[in-house]
Amino acid sequence: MRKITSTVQMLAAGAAVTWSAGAQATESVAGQPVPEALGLQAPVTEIGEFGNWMYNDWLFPIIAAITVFVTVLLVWVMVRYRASANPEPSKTSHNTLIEVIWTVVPVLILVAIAIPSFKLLYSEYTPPKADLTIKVTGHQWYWSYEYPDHDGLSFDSIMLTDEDAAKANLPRLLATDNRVVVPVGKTVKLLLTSTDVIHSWTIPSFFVKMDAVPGRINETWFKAEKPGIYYGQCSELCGIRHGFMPIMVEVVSEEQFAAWLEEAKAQFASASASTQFASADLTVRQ
Ligand SMILES: [Cu+2]
Repeated sequence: MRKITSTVQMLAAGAAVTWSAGAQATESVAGQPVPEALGLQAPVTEIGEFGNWMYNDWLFPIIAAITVFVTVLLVWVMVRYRASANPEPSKTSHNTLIEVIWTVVPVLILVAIAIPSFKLLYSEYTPPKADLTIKVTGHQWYWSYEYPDHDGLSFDSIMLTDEDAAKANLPRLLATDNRVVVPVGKTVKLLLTSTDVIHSWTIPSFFVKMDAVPGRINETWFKAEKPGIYYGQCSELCGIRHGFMPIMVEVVSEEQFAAWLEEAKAQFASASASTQFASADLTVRQ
């Protein structure tokens, strides 16, 4: 008996170690997909946590229970009521109790799904007061960003080539030359639009996905609670290089953000001055 108990304890300890190693692995790769992973990416926003709860702990058990129940029922009917076991079928065509059950139970299941679902939708569309606004514009095939609260700081964000990504030790097809930098724990309001076709700005770890539509402005928000680099991709089939317009967001402390702002303003001011000169030149020639 003692031996069994100690074996069980050992197994439990082993399971705990494996579990924590798994949890750590998930934590360290938050913000990007990993090979053979299942489920959603680890969330770093309150809404993301709610969304993950809804997916993992609410919808998944409900779907699993319904699937198991229907499968068991089908197998039971096939075995119990096959022609050889049940040569004389029942002539019953109505059973009020069963009819009430199969109407009421699905309604109750739908209500149980709808209540947290509406709550999640509502919180996604009612942002707290914004600390920072960023305007996101989709182009074929890159994103550009503008910080209207900070002297209209603006820059383009283009995917790194495979060689550049490898050199910088950043993930292939996800890293960009310029990244969006935001302070941790602050509400960021995003205003999204597009200059050509419909794109969609998505960061799975933030639980954010919003279409960027030409001719209109869409709004969404996030509040990242953990510093780090988070990746996403355009999620609207926008054309031939749709798969090559990644999104890279770096969440940093407030001091780091202030320092980045100073640096970025200096860096991109000179870049935009040269761009303006080029377009002015073009106008003259026309
Ligand atoms: Cu796109």
